[in-house]
Amino acid sequence: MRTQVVIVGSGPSGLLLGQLLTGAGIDNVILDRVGKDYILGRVRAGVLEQGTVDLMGKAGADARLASEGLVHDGFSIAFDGRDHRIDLAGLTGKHVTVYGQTEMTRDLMAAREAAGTSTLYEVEDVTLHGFDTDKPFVTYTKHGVTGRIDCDIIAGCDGFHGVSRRCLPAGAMRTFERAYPFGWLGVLAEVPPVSDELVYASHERGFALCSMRSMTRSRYYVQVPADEQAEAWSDNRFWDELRNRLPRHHAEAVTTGPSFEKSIAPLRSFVAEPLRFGRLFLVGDAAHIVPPTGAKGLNLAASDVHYLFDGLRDFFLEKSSAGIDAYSERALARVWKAVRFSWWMTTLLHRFPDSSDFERRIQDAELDYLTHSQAAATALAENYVGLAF
Ligand code: RFL
Ligand code: PHB
Repeated sequence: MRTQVVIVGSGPSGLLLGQLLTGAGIDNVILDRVGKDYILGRVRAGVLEQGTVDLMGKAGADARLASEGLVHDGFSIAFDGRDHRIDLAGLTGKHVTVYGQTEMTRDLMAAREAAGTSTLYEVEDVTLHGFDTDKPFVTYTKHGVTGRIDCDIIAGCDGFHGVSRRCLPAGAMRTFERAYPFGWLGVLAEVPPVSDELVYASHERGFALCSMRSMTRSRYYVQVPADEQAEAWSDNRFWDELRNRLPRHHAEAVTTGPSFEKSIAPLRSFVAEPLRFGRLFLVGDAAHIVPPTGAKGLNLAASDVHYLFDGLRDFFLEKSSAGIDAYSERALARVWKAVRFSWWMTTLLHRFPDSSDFERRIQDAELDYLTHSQAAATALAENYVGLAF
């Protein structure tokens, strides 16, 4: 088989890139190690920046997002028993859209199927070859049979545990990492959210987040130790802990119900540089991970796709390599700002097991500053709604 671009990974970055390429008449094939239902069973991000929403429109996959996405003009930071609203619209003139990553993925898959573009699910042993030449190819096995796809470009959109980053020669890449001594225990339940807007709570028992997928489906998180097991948390234990960490008016408004998803995500910051090796390009979680506190992971994947798509369109349609040559530098400049913001928001709102009294007072001072200075609140809001790309 031959195509122009092989995309490894059918997560949001692979699907979004595939749709944009198909729309521009550039042939592509997506390979994923798991099946469609498995991908659609993963519960992850929920907050989209306008740039991500715009890309969904450009990909022709935004009809449901436009009608079902919830526009949020602000969110709250809760501490010392009170809410402090960050007025995103007032401070920046922009908003965010609450729409689950699962739904975004479903819409992109439907658009891809409608366009008749090829996706190979449940393929094993995906291996990348010759990406340091101008004739790269990818091999895989499916049902015990080996396949080969020759191409011009390989896009590694296969997430943090994927094969693309790992197949690079030693010394070709530099990595930067920070692990946090806690994770987020997340619960999805068919109950109305506690508030119309998201609530990020900083409490001495630990961080908590009240989010949503719709006005009848809630997504809640509590900070837990890094080695915690989700099985140790009954629904009742979760609801009690959540309420303990919220100001009283929110705690009393929590509607509880059976959870239908409960899992723990570790928190980590990670960046691999550069994002390009010959004809191989790393995109999204394959190249970088941020802790979810700033809701940036999925949105960063989208901005990478934007830069790479621009470059590939020029490469295939204008015969210019200027865009793909600039990809790594352009994408990383935005990545690092989101890495900084996510690290900062995580550090501000979580309880660190080994923090000193000095560090606690600095957190208090920063929260106080943030909620009393328009300049500080604007800097937060500008990053939360998403820096331009
Ligand atoms: P994805 O979504 O991980 O998709 C990668 C795809 O590649 C496939 N794959 C392979 N395919 C072929 N061969 C191989 N060897 C392969 N190895 C892997 C996988 O099956 C998968 O389908 O990466 P992508 O597209 O870059 O998208 C990035 C986003 O998914 C990610 O940034 C966010 O979900 C991060 N994230 C969160 N972000 C937020 O903004 N808010 C959140 O609440 C939030 N929660 C999360 C998260 C990420 C999590 N992960 C990665 C474990 C919760 C979790 C649990
Ligand atoms: C979510 O709804 O899953 C969500 C929202 C905001 C975040 C992280 C996760 O910062």
